Amino acid sequence: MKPVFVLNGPNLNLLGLREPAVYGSATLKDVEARCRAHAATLGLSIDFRQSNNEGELVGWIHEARDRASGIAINAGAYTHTSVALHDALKAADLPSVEVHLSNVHKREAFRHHSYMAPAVNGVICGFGPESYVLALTALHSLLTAHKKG
Ligand code: CA2
Repeated sequence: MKPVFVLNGPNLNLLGLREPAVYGSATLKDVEARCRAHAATLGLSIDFRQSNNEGELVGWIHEARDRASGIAINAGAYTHTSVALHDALKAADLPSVEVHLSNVHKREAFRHHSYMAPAVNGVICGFGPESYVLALTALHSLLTAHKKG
């Protein structure tokens, strides 16, 4: 099966290095390792990437159309601003899950709206790195249902 793309947006490269009170002490490398281990138990492979550039993220979603079986995306702050990522996810037409480390609904009002949410199958937030693990489990279910359907 094609890999699941796990895409990470701006500033997530700083994970574990700044603001541990909000985002915890795990680095993005730790999150990646956890995703890789969990994906293996599900029989999935992953392609884990991070970019601070909106256009690059759009390009990766386009690439996913042919090269990925599904997408897990933490678009970071672009979640709340990017019509371009919304459009790309719609066009990709793949099983997809929006992921956040923090519970964005407990935070500032500007984080309550997501441009990703209407373009994905579902949203998981608030469980720290475990959010990614849950997103992979959700994608696995979606992919299994796809095969059956
Ligand atoms: O909770 C999440 O996963 C977010 O997507 C993280 C974004 C934020 O803009 C979203 O509202 C929610 C921020 C990612 C930046 O991560 C940092 C990590 C360490 C230090 C500074 C930023």
